[in-house]
Amino acid sequence: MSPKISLTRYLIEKQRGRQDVADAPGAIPPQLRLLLEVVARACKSISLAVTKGALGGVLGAADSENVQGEIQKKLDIIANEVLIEANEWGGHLAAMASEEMEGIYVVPNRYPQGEYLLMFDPLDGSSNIDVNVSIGTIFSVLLKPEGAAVSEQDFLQAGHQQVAAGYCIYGPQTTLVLTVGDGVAMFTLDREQGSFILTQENVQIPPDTQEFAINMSNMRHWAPPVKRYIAECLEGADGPRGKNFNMRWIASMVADVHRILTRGGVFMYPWDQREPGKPGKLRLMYEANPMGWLVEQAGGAASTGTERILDIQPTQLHQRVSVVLGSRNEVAHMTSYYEREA
Ligand code: AHM
Ligand code: MG
Repeated sequence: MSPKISLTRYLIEKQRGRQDVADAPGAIPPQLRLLLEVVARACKSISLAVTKGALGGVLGAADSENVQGEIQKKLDIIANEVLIEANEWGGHLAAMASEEMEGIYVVPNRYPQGEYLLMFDPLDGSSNIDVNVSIGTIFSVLLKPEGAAVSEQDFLQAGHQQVAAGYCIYGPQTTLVLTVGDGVAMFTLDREQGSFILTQENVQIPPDTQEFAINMSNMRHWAPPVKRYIAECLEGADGPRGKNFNMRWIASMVADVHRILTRGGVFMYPWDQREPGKPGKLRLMYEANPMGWLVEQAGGAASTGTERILDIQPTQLHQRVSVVLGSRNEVAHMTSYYEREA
């Protein structure tokens, strides 16, 4: 029987790669290894809190709103605190930014400052917390540009500059999904051992699919390319696509993306007319960039409809964006409808 590979061993081997071959793909510096270990440890704590549910008194709303004006859940706040407390003292970070905090969180002076920047959506899919449906933590890591003291401006880097990204899904299994730029690996939490164990490497999204994910209740608000694409999917084998489509919408991006990484599909949260001034609902820095990179690393594609997500130059920390991602041929087909409109 081949030995189980823990996340710790996987990361140490990734770090060693750097000593053997200069610029080997995916070879990671020790500080980044430490960072990823700490994020994984925080995710274990969050997983435990999620699992306790009502017994832990963690369900329900907190008496607060986040910077986007959304009511925060108790677990949103708990998860945010767990990630900050776990990461602030190790010396690997300069600062953090979160969907749940207005400004950046600079590592306090009493701790050493490292060279990385960590961004996270501490608990994605908040509307699913109380109903016991899968939720998750999404994270993205950047290098702080050299020079002056860390500032919000340092975070405004395009997604293709990420040095690590991933998510941890709290579902029937707790699974950590990670990329450091040389493919996607999945680690399942072994609760008895208390460690993440490698359960899939070189994850590949099938290029074609017959499954889409979109919140259909927004149909009347969509732009014409989205309306047309979905209408043709719904026509199934009798329509221009000549095949039947299945639909899933979990309302947790982590769960929808996890399904796509596992069996393919296309996920969309496009711009719509409900708030015409906003480019979309999902956040570029905490959701679209890390998920977009994971999907690309697994052979899929991630677009706004008109451009590659990872090429967007951010202008604001809490910037929103239109998202179409998943099986690459289907994303290409969907986005061709935008091109025809242009
Ligand atoms: P959250 O980060 O506040 O949980 O919001 C993001 C979530 C995504 O996980 C999911 O895809 C989407 O919002 C669902 O939105 P809707 O309820 O409009 O379908
Ligand atoms: Mg979210």
